[in-house]
Amino acid sequence: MDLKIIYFDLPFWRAEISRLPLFIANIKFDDVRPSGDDWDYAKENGKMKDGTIIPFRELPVLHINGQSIGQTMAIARICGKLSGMYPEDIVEAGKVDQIVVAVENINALLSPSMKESDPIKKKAMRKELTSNELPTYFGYLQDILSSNNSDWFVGDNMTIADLAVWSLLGWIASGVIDDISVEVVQRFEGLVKLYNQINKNPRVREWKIKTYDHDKVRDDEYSFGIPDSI
Ligand SMILES: N[C@@H](CCC(=O)N[C@@H](CS)C(=O)NCC(=O)O)C(=O)O
Repeated sequence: MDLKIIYFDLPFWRAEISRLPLFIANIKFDDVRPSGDDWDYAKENGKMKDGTIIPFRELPVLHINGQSIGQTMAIARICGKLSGMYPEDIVEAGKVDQIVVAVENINALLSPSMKESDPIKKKAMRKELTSNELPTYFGYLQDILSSNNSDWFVGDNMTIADLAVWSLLGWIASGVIDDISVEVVQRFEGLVKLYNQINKNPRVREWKIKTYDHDKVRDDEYSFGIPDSI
């Protein structure tokens, strides 16, 4: 099978929920990370310079057997199915989807403050996020996680739902978003446990060493953003 995932050179959840399952399952794929120039061309023309169609002029895009698929969720379902990390059962699949869509919603909550240029307004928005919106959502996620009697959101094995939350938490806790720090995640012990458990997975570790900013993946700890000791 000819597989290519196109996304920017970042470990962002939109790409990681598809890249990682393929990597974990040892499925070969082309990990394409366009440069700024390449992306400008694709944005303008709706396709990469090699002709690969970018259907919504946004990334990620999955190129599979000569066809392009856009939209994070659609791509993640395909890569999850290929890797055995997306359930066959429709109810279980729905449970996975609801978590990934919740991650998408949390991402959307963060977006307006990223576009805000007034530093005072931005700070106020981030305060609201830290004190209300994010903890509310994290509380819902933690309740769903703890209602499943296993270490995972759905069933007895890691799925793309767990990876989506792991990747989002790592991003939030890494400190790259001004005025939103690791503390907003720390009090949700179940989520931190899930995060650390995925971080310790040898294949995840290998992926991080291979593709993440090496300053953040130190040999003496597994954590990326959230210290293991919490
Ligand atoms: N609805 C899309 C949203 C994708 C999206 O927002 N992609 C951003 C990067 S995270 C993007 O391509 N930004 C560059 C641009 O629009 O020029 C999805 O689910 O994949």
